[in-house]
Amino acid sequence: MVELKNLENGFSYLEVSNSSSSAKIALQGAHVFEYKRGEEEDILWLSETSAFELGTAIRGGIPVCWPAFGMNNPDLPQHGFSRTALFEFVNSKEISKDETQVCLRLRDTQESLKLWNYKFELELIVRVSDTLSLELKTTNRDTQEFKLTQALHTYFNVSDISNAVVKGLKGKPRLDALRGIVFIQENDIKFDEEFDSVFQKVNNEIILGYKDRKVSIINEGSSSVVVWNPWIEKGARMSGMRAEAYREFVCIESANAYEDFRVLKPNESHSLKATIH
Ligand code: TA6
Repeated sequence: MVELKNLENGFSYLEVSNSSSSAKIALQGAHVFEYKRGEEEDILWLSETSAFELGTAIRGGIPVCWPAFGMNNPDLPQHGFSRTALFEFVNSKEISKDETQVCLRLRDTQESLKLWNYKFELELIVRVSDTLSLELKTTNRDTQEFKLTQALHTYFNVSDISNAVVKGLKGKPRLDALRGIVFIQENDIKFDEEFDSVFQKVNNEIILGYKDRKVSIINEGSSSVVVWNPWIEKGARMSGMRAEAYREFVCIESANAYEDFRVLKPNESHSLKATIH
């Protein structure tokens, strides 16, 4: 079942529920901010103090960073403009009693053309079941080709950062954004300081382990993965979250970032897909 819910301040979201799972997806940013599977602990992390208001990105869940990752396009805001853009709810489909599909879409507007002078169509297709899958599909509707970087910037709940281990990135080239150096990652990733790195040549499953939980992330249309935790000092400066909340999450982002950028010719499409289980 899919219901459209409206907060008093005009902030709208879709509530998806079926026999296996449930999810909440804001129309602003096509932002999945909740995903629950049966009685299990949330896989996604959402800040208790996040704003839910037009013009402010939700802190947590799965922000859609588009048409730029980070500052990969210095002419655009950090992570592009899709996070605070109003998507339209196109349709929903009950695939089965325990799987629901929802499609949201964004097209160029006078405002977007001032920021990024290309006509486009951006669709997020979300499938909610005992697996959460997202397909972010970009179509070039312009007469010029354009360069695209992007990410599904997923915040994963880890209960406490001291428990978290990220597997699947050993042997990959790592750009450490904090130190500005590139080297080969030699072991699984644990966290004891600020961590902000982009891994390239990633075409395999990533596993996030914490406590007795194991979360699988499989990407398609992507060969870069971003791993981020702000740690203490940056965590205290982040908007929309309590200072100590850095301990509760790790971001593992399915991306086309840095050298994994894509160029779309007129009428070409590219899909970035993430399957989370
Ligand atoms: O993906 C990691 C990152 O680029 C970090 O450097 C940090 O800025 C994070 O994204 C959050 O960015 P935001 O714009 O949501 O505050």
